[in-house]
Amino acid sequence: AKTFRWDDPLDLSGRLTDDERMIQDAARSYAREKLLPRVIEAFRDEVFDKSIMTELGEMGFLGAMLPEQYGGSSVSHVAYGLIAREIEAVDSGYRSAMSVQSSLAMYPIFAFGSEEQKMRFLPKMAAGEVIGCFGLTEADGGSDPASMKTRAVKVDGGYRLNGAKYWITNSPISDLAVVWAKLDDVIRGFVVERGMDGFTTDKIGDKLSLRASITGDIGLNDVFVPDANLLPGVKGLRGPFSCLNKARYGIAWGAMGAAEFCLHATRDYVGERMLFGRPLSSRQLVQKKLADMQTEIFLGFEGALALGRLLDQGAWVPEAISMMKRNNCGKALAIAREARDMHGGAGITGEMHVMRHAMNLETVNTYEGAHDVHALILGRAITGESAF
Ligand code: TGC
Ligand code: FAD
Repeated sequence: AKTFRWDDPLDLSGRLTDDERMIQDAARSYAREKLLPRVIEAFRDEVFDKSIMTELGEMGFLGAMLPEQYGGSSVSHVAYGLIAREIEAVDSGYRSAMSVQSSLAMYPIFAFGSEEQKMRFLPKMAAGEVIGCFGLTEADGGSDPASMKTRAVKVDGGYRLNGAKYWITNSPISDLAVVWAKLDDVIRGFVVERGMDGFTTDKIGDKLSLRASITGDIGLNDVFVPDANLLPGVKGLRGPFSCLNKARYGIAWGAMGAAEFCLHATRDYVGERMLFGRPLSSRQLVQKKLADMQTEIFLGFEGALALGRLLDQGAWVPEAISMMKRNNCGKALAIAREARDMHGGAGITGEMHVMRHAMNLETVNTYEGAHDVHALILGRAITGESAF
């Protein structure tokens, strides 16, 4: 007879392909051996080690879904999600670095770029030698990107860009930025490269969340961008939103990876912690909390897996991505907070990791569409009424 596996109750691993399992194992080994040992210090000191990008590149984790000629390996959406799960189990900031590069910087060049642009940028980005960032959000209202003020004007041989972006993952260490700006009131994508006059990227300091990820702004002061750097293949908000679809999907896996780490850490902790003469794990209240965590985590993974298979078949819709991004981030945040509580005072230390996860997940619940914004996307689909 089969036995119940508390750490894989619905046999998720049994429904992956051999390739997907192999990729997940590689991601897990890399994350646990190479990322976990440096994360406490990176978070404490608020530093992002750039060599992580070349390591991720060597592992084949950047732009992994893209075809071989652009440096990818045509992996499935499910495999991409599994990479996010394993990396975010260590830190949401490291998963951020991976997802921004893959889904927000490489994907728009792949989907909307010319052949020349793809060959010029993608292989080096896949290797982690060229770091990209994604500039959509502006200081005045991230949830409403249609209101952006950044402008492009056509000039001889190219475009002049003016404006500013805020809250941009990796901008201070980026070699290029995919910037979304209005050209004659139509949103277009531009590849702005380091060294272009008037392009600046200042670090945003004093974050209490995602401290192992570097965040900055983007300044565009009369920046000349040549014709060759306009993404020809898309106009309107569909451009940036198409990238967000991929990234939000990955986050649905990643956030649950962080929650899964918290479940394992908490199970270990309560098994050892002796109070009133017995291990904490022998208490009903504690067991109920573990059961709730486990249930939400594996339902969350089921949803992410179902969505990944739909994406692989091309049979998906954006609202389904909103549902899984919203649910899994909200649930992961609640689980990480509960895990912190169950560790008692020890839970506030870096060594235990759970409070760092909770602090990180505050951002993950907000970026890529805030929790309530995704509720409104779903509400619009359910009722036909836009409540934004
Ligand atoms: P709306 O009228 O709904 O749509 C405007 C146009 O866009 C199209 N569209 C989509 N296309 C593809 N995929 C999607 N998911 C799409 N959603 C909308 C739509 O068809 C329409 O096209 P057209 O041709 O008819 O014009 O637009 P709205 O202005 O009413 O938007 C509403 C709202 C609130 C849903 C939207 O603005 C939104 O999602 N806001 C949240 C913003 C957001 O997610 N920002 C993320 C910034 S990037 C980031 O956070 C990176 S962190 C990364 C990390 O570190 O990991
Ligand atoms: P606001 O839009 O001001 O929202 C504030 C609150 O109002 C939220 O709770 C929201 O749910 C709620 N709200 C909004 N609209 C409504 C409404 N109509 N009805 C009811 N409630 C509403 N952006 C990028 O472009 N690229 C990046 O790489 C990037 N990286 C980021 C990294 C970090 C660490 C952070 C914190 C953010 C990053 N972002 C990035 C920006 C992120 O996408 C925005 O923070 C997010 O979209 C929310 O926008 P906002 O912060 O302006 O909040």
